[in-house]
Amino acid sequence: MSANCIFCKIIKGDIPSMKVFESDKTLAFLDINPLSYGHTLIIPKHHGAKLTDIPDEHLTELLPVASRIAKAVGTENFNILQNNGRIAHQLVDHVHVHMIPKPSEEEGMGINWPMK
Ligand code: IU
Repeated sequence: MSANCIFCKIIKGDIPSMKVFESDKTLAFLDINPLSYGHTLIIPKHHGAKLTDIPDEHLTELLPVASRIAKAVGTENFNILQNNGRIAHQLVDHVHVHMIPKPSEEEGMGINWPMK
């Protein structure tokens, strides 16, 4: 945990969030400024600014959770994005994976929360 990190405060519950998944090492919550309906951030609870700061064992759930979110959203169309460093457009210095649904018209916008 880092005292001044906004995502660590979200993990602790000091700042509210719309959680969609939580385990002992991972949290997923809805982005406050979504690029699409269901835009979710998946973060390791272990604090580190960049991917290269995080021990491997704290990274193992990030993509599996993104996959489960895609299934819950009900879309096969989505972007996974993970920014590191200001030049690469990282704004929040706690590692996060963006899961950005891009559902087709046929898939629609139905989200099947809670995730199964
Ligand atoms: P970036 O990869 O660091 O550029 O993305 C940061 C994201 O964190 C961005 O999409 C914000 O909308 C999002 N976010 C959030 O969901 N909750 C917050 O309290 C803050 C940022 I600060």
